[in-house]
Amino acid sequence: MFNRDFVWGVATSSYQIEGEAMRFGAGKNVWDAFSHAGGGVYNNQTGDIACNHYNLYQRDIDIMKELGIKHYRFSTNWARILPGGFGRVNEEGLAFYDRLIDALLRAGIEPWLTVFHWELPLELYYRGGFANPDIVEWFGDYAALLSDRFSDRVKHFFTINEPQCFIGLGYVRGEHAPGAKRGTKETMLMGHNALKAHGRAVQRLREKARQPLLIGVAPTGSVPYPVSDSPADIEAAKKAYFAPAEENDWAWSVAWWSDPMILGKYPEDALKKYEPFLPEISDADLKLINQPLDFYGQNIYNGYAVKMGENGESEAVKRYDGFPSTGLGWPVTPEALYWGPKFLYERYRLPFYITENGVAVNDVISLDGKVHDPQRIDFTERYLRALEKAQKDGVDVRGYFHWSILDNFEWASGYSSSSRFGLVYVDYRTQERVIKDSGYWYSRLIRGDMPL
Ligand code: IFM
Repeated sequence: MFNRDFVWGVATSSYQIEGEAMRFGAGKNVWDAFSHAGGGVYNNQTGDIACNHYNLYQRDIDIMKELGIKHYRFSTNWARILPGGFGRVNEEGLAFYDRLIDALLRAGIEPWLTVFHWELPLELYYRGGFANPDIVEWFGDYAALLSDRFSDRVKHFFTINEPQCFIGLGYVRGEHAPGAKRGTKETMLMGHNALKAHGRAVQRLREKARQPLLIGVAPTGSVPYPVSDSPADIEAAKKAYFAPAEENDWAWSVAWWSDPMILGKYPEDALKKYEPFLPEISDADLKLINQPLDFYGQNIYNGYAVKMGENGESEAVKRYDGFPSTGLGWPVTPEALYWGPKFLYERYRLPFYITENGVAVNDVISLDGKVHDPQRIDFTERYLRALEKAQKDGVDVRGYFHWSILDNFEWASGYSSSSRFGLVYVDYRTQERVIKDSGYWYSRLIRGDMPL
């Protein structure tokens, strides 16, 4: 049983829900440009309106309050606050987040602020973005501004969300904004700069803090889990989890990002594997990246079974035909929420949070006006049981943030019907919100009205 202090939350990100993109003084970010350029997002959809949360935030907070949700993880849109990425501040942007934070606190909901959830200001992209070493100070200044303005009321901060995706999908594969596929050497440099930016942000958040802050990070990655309980298979899965990914998809390595942040060094096997592509990595860089963190967050959605192969190497096990999958075709593998936290905690030893987990379902409003989503309830229950077992087996799991409270703009999948992730349905024509069965279910669970 999760104890009374367990943090039950929900998560969102700015571009995916806010709308009013590029308005009220906001500058453009790479997602504004990418979605408007056409061709990169399903049906050429954009985040211009999204869930219109910018105007409807109070309604969304009322829903969270009704459901008994006490923790809300959201992100700020860098270019809404600093239209050019640095320099001139857009007071209207800061004022929006003031209103949001104040309304959350009035509703008894604790804000957890993510500094960067993928929306790089376009002006900074034109200046080289993550390939430009100045990103470290740009990001640090932005974090300092957030801390200065909000840390009187916000205690929990995350620096970056899923570097695997904003570097990997953005530049290694070129499937996400800015849609600019680059070579391994350049993307590895971007990754290294992103890690330095993370470190600098931790320093600057603390420097401007108006109360002692709790700071963490929220990376991601698919979790290899053992196909059996044999020690050999467990070892194979753990090895696969922290092993470097193939060079042409290097950003999906878990340890490449988390080891330097938490352990102060890049993994040896990866340094060897990526040797021809490495940027210059100095001791000072590693020191900057390796800032003390108060907790470790991981976004976990799925995994894959692994066994120890005859040659002593980890071997992925083929899924059976008809293996359960989500609206986006992602496998349903609750084991990921047991083995992921276990392996990560054994390696990093920090208080642990699931900072995102959830499922895309092709939800519809039924004839009775309700949204019945038994798949989401079943998915979440299975995953949470696995997380509970991880806690029983010694992982210091402190909380779980469901992705997401609202259906929203699912990046390259836009608003496609099979990419609805919310506990609350959003009718994008009218902006009507309908709490799904899973929303009520989550509410009963977190209030302690029913066991898992
Ligand atoms: O919607 C995304 C989120 O922005 C980052 N993590 C995964 C979610 C589902 O794809």
